[in-house]
Amino acid sequence: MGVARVEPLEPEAEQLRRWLDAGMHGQMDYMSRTYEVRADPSHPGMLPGARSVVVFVMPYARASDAEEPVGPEPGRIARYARGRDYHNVLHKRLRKLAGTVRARGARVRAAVDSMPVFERAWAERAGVGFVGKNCCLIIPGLGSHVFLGALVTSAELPPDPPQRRRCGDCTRCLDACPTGAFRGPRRLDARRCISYLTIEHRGPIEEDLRSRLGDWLFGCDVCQDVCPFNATGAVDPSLTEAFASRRWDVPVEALLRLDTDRFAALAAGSPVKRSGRAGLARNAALVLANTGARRALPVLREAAKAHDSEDVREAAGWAVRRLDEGR
Ligand code: B12
Ligand code: SF4
Ligand code: SF4
Repeated sequence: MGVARVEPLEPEAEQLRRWLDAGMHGQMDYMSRTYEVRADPSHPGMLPGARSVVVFVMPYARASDAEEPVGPEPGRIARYARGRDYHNVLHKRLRKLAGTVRARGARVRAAVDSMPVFERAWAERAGVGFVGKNCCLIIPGLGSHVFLGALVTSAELPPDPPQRRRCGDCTRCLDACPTGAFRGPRRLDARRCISYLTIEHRGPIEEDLRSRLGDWLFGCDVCQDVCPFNATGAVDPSLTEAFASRRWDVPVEALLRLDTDRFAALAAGSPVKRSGRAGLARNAALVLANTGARRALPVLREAAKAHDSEDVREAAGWAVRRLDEGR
């Protein structure tokens, strides 16, 4: 954890403004709607009189893909989403802490992505780590596979010093991104990011990006997995056990046949519910095509004709054509 004093958030807020103005947030309207609050935690929408932001990090597992279930076969789920939903786990803990702060007479609000708090900017200011060229908060010795949460409070707390950025000449993350989503260091065009496309984006995915999704069913880890700061030793398992990978006892094609109840049961308590039943089925169709899973042709043909979502019908039709052509 670390503490930052509430001060004007420049240049980060200006950078956020430019990012929004350029439309790089795609369909994430909540990012533009909440700009003023995100840029200033003492905004009436957050906590007037806010003096400090206390940032917490919680690591999640980063075993090698060979060591843990990675998702419904042959799809891959990003590491952060393989186990329980971090919003629930971290928020519960922060709410408890907030109670302690309140009992001492200060006002406080807890946020884990649940409120418009510019978490990475505050984490960097609070000296918890530094923001790498891949936009992620990196903690030397621990890496970037961490969740962030924050307490915004009226309490005046002693701030921690920021850390220096340590990417140096490295550009591994920028070079490795399968879709070329980085416009430069710390500048990500979310509209091209697999994480955005598979989780947040509704409707069809642009044709030229579909095959670049590879086997990513939900989220993407490439720009973090290539980062040398994530090659550091194992994290104490007792810190990450809350997010241990669960088993996905279904093949990817089964996602094309889920009704609402079965989707709700499969996604309960998991971050994957964010993409929605149709989003996950659309992604499944693309993964099946990209991995050459001809065994799934009958299920894909059925979905192309009869799925209740037009997006899924379209994606399944594309997958059938690709697999038929043997590409
Ligand atoms: C929107 C969002 C996304 C979007 C957009 C991501 C992005 N890079 O902006 C999408 C859906 C693509 C996404 C993907 C992911 N996300 Co996300 N996401 C968020 C959310 C809700 C807001 C982020 C945001 O404000 N973006 C706006 C842009 C402008 O912000 P930024 O790039 O971070 O801004 C930096 C630059 O502007 C830079 N900067 C400052 N001044 C200047 C000046 C110049 C000139 C330049 C060039 C840059 C610069 O510093 C800013 C602060 O870091 C946060 C939660 C939150 N409430 O903050 C989680 C959050 C950032 N996501 C998180 C995670 C885990 C992910 C994924 C790893 C998930 C996955 N495996 O699929 C990927 C990583 C993709 C990546 N490389 O960034 C974690 C990050 C943990 C960490 N270690 O950093 C967060 C904090 C959620 C959480 N509570 O844990 N995410
Ligand atoms: S998460 Fe994947 S697609 Fe998004 S920027 Fe990183 S490597 Fe590129
Ligand atoms: S891969 Fe290299 S450039 Fe990218 S965040 Fe890690 S150290 Fe920085």
